[in-house]
Amino acid sequence: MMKLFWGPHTCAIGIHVLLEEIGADYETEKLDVAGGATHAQPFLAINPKGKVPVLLRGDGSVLTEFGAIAMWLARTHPEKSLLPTDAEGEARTIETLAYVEGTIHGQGFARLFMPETFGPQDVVHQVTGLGSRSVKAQGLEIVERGFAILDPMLARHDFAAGDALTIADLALFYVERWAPQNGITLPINLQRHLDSMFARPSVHKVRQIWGEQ
Ligand SMILES: N[C@@H](CCC(=O)N[C@@H](CS)C(=O)NCC(=O)O)C(=O)O
Repeated sequence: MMKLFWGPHTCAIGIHVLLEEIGADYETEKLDVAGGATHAQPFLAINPKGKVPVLLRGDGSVLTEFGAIAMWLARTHPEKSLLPTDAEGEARTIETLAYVEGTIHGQGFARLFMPETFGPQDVVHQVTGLGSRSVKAQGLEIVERGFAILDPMLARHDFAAGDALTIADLALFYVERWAPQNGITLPINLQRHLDSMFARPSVHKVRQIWGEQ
């Protein structure tokens, strides 16, 4: 059976919802991420990167990185159509997923959550197009600019990559839900997308397990 390692408030929620969407048989292990559990044993032996999500698969192998886990789950459950098989659809799905992971999360929210890792804090930093900012202010601008770039995409369609749920929606979902938690107002189409994700039975179930409702 598969096992998902997750922590409260983390991006692992996207993978957890995906497991529900595909109807997988899985178990979970909750980690005190804020308390440093991902940087201590025994977890470090499982994922030396010190991050969740981690998927321990039925054959005992470990898969890390949100995008890789999401793609593997989608490809091993093709009947759920969570990753288009045509070249254009697949590329567009990964385009959004990569932007969420690499820029909105990796460059933006990471500066808000872990500003110390982007130090030194007592100097201002230059970001192309953003000028001089403190680390947290930079993070906020990167996030808001990222949301503004993605918002028009959701004006044309209900889902990130068209008219059906794909793994890009699960990536978008985890950063969208961080917005209100960090005083960020989502643009209108992303807010509608977040509301529709919150209405899904899979999300209800996962949020119950996570103790959020
Ligand atoms: N590139 C990784 C990033 C994962 C990541 O940043 N996970 C965060 C939670 S959202 C984490 O485990 N943080 C723990 C820490 O850095 O101490 C992925 O896509 O899976």
